[in-house]
Amino acid sequence: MSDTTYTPPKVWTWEQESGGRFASINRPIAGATHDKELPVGKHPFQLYSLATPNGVKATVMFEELLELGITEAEYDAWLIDISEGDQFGSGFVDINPNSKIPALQDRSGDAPVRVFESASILLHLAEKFGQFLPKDGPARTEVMNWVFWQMGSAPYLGGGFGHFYAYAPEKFEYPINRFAMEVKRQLDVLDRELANKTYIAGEDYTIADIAIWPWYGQLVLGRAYDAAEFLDVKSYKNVLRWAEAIDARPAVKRGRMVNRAMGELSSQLRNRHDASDFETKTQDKLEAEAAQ
Ligand SMILES: N[C@@H](CCC(=O)N[C@@H](CS)C(=O)NCC(=O)O)C(=O)O
Repeated sequence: MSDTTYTPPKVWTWEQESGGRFASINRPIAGATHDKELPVGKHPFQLYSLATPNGVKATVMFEELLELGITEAEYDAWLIDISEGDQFGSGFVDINPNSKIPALQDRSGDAPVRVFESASILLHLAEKFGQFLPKDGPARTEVMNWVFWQMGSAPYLGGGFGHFYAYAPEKFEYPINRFAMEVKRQLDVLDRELANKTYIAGEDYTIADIAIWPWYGQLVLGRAYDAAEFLDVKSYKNVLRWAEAIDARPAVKRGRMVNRAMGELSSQLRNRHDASDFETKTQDKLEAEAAQ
């Protein structure tokens, strides 16, 4: 147990940056910090995002719909660099007052509709196109159980475990223990459920898998916080089997590339405006072209 103690003052005030990787973008107030219109492309859906796990949910969903041949789901995906504060621009705040990616504008109807919160985006698209979500009855309820489970659980993984294990300015034993315990409990929940089912809500791939995989699937695949060994992710065999199966889906491979601004240049399609962009507009190609 750490011997560092803190006596909270009577009233908390924002006096200094807390340190840690994302300290410079954290503020205790909402609202826009600067005027900036969002760009609008030619497709019915305009997505403003970044390929974090929450962002990947939206891009995988679009790519899955397109994979089914639903061309009405064509979308423009614009990179929002949260480390540069793009989420606090006035145009972004207009479509998501919570200043977090992903945010969507559905311009397919008479008037643009804003859709924020990744689960709301998944549900909006699932209902609009009648895919990846049973229409009614217990099967639909089970999918929604897991979508809400993901939304309630992932903040313990990202904001709790990930923050204290990977991003905090120092390693503190108390919060790392607290959140490692909770994340391992969550992985055990998934592992027990996936023992007898192909996907998390049954035999069909649904928005519940699309919501859960970018967080827990990628965690067991060793892609999050460099924590695979620490959390002994390989012991969750059913989660691993499920994660590998989803990882192999062509739409998931494409969805992971969209609005990605880190890693191999050939894996980054920072802005996506057309299906052909995966072949011609990845960052390695754009940089090679610019160097000529
Ligand atoms: N509950 C939200 C969470 C979204 C979220 O936390 N987005 C992060 C990136 S993964 C973000 O935009 N952070 C920027 C900030 O906090 O300023 C959702 O699922 O859409």
